[in-house]
Amino acid sequence: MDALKLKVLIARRAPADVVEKLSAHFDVDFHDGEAPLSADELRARLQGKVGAYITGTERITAELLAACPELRAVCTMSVGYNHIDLAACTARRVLVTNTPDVLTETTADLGFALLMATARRMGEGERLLRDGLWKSWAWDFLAGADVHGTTLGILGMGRIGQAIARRGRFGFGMNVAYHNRSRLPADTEAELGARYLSKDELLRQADHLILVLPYSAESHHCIATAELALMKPTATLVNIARGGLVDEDALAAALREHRIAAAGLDVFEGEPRVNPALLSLPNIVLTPHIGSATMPTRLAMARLAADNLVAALTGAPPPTPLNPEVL
Ligand code: 8YV
Repeated sequence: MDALKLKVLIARRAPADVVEKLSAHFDVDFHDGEAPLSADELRARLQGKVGAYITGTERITAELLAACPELRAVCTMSVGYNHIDLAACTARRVLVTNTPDVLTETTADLGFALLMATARRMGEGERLLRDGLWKSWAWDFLAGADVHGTTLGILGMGRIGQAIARRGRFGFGMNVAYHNRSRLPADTEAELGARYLSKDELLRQADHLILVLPYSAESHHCIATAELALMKPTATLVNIARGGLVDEDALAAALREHRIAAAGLDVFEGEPRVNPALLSLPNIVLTPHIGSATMPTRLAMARLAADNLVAALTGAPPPTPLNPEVL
């Protein structure tokens, strides 16, 4: 405890060098438990704090901000920031930062891994083998879908979407199509070999559709019954962005009735709870939100979040601000 230092909260377990660095600058309250703080605990621990190092599990709402008037900076160790009311932060002149770029390639790797595991039925195969049910060979045994040379549909073409496009085009000779709120510049489209399509046309043409768009009120359940009905019965759907993009009951019904072939999900609407309707299906690969989970990338994210917090509270320009207008 140092009366001269600004008070900050580290709201989740963090790498030792990050805790050390923040402790050198600030009077740190460190929640190092495994479970996230509840909303009430978070509000209580934020009293008197000017800065917060958070992750995707801490929600920063307008109500919370009103209860923590001293807060000046919220630095999340995530690229997504749908857990933060950015407009409310800006209105209160609270700086918000995230961690873009450092996780782009790692997350694209996981997206591609999930796409391949889904298309090639690897989850089903592993479960069957572990259950002692691998008895023989048959011509159609676990026969899935090809990845190479097929049409890769990317919904949301930001940094991670473009990194997936490069893997598809240059690694697997895929025909890349995308839909995004704003179309890419012509030279970027040419470099990626990516065709811009309307959302409906993308759904119709994709052999493998991957969701990489930010979650918001507008994108909530952007894949539901009507959208799934446009997809090919042989298509696979992969979601590495946010669970709320997909109506999970509608997806479970489409998979059960083989209206699409398979799905790979790394994110879930109520995570860490998983919709039981999904758990019982064979034609789905499920991973527990591990898109950015490599040690080098998680360290880079944590260090960037800490650098943002130090800069924000010491008058230096933060590396990756989301609302620089409050500075
Ligand atoms: C994180 C993510 O694991 O960065 C994001 O937006 O979804 C993941 O990389 C998670 O949010 C931890 O903060």
